[in-house]
Amino acid sequence: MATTRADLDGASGTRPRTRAAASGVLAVASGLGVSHLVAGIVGPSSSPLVAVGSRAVDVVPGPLKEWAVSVFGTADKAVLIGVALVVTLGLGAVVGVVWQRSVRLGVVAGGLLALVALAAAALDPGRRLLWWLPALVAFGVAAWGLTRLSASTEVVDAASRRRFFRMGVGLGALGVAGWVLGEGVRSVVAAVPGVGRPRVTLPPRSSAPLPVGLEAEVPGLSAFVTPASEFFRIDTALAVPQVDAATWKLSVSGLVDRPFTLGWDELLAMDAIEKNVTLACVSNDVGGPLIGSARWLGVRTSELLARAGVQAGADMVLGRSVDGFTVSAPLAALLDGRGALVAYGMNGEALTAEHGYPARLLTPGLYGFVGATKWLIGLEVTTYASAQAYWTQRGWAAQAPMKGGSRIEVPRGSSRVPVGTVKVGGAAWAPEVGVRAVQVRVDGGPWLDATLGPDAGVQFWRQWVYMWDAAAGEHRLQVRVVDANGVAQDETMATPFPDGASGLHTVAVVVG
Ligand SMILES: Nc1nc2c(c(=O)[nH]1)N[C@H]1C(S)=C(S)[C@@H](COP(=O)(O)O)O[C@H]1N2
Ligand SMILES: [Mo]
Repeated sequence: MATTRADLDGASGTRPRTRAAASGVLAVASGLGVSHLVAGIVGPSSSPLVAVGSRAVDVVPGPLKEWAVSVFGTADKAVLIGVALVVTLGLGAVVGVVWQRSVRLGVVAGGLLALVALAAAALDPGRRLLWWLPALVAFGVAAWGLTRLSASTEVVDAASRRRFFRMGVGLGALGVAGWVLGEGVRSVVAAVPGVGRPRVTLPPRSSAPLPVGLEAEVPGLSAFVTPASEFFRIDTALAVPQVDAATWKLSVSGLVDRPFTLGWDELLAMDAIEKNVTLACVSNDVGGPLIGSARWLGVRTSELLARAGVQAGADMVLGRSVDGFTVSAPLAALLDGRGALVAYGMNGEALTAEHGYPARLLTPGLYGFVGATKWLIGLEVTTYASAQAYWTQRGWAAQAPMKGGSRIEVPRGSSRVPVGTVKVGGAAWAPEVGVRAVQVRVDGGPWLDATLGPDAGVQFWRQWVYMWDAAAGEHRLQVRVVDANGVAQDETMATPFPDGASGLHTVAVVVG
């Protein structure tokens, strides 16, 4: 008696359909993994999941984005990739089922998925020469996997089941291995000077090295100067834009008499200055980690703007990135003596890709979202009345000076410390004005002066330490900064939206 498909379905439930769906999922997983590895070499932003995720970020409405950032924090990118993965694997299941009905239709369905990835890579502003390759590789590998797997979904016997199982596990492993290797390759390539990271010789500098911080004396204190590798990273870019300095251009345009563009060599040939600046993200909560301090090297924005000849009536400069992101810096802040820069050096080295290579805007005293465009390509002189920056369009402030603040880094909240002298320490900042004092109070008592660490200028944070004579029991530690004008830190509690958090950092510890 001949066995029909209907008999099989009847005899073994929906197994062929389930197998077909599983085949699609596994084949697509292997395609995604292998293509991610290829993208690690030819350009990370062309990896199908990354490209599709990036385009999704471009079109997702602001409130949804803010919700994601507030819920997932700096894990928002991983979450987005995870969602894109689940959706794509789900579509892979559909492709698998279609493929089982008709290989030709299956190829069309899979081809549609590949086309979406191809379009997403094509629309990437930082796309490189072989941007189309990963999507094609994903399609090829997935089609090959489906061909192999579908052979064993036709007949359901013990041998074919084993073959299917082995092949499926192999494809799944290929996907995972490709992804992991791709991540590894990406970070290795990114760090190699002359390959993923350009070999850059910065102009010679004259400033003395920065003083040694307190971190050697106070275990657990964050470094006085934040290394680039530990500097917080905040941006909307799912894949770090890879900009070629050789073809990079900065345009100075808008309400100016003599608009001009400038190349990398010309920028490096201009007079450069170094500025010690603490940069914070507006999303940094009281006591939070989204703040870092570095020595920046670059050309004064005032010099570039003077060369362009700013016209009367302008009050804002839109700093535009290669990825479309914009900030709205007050014109005055880019012209006054604070030392706003088109920066290309950080702690004695060229900027890393993560922090804006080849050049970024850096405005001391402003939160990053209004003053620190990474991968900068344009300074457009305009007005607050006629233009809005990226986050302002999403409800955040148009102007946002960095608020003074302070945090306790040691001891950590909810930790236990021994009775006796305990080193309480952290960092404090009073942008534009500078720090006069840092004060600590225990259990709501009087404010007591802490000892300040070295001074690297008014725009740079100060480390502080307080020798606390700790008695047994539960205690509450608080800190505040007093600026050089004698003004104490704002104690009003405010959440980051729309122009930065305020309030006292409070840490509870158990002594004994
Ligand atoms: N191109 C681009 N530049 C950007 C951003 C961005 O999303 N895209 N984010 C800004 C924000 S919100 C901050 S806080 C700083 C962070 O700079 P960092 O990542 O070098 O620490 O970059 C600013 N520059
Ligand atoms: Mo930010």
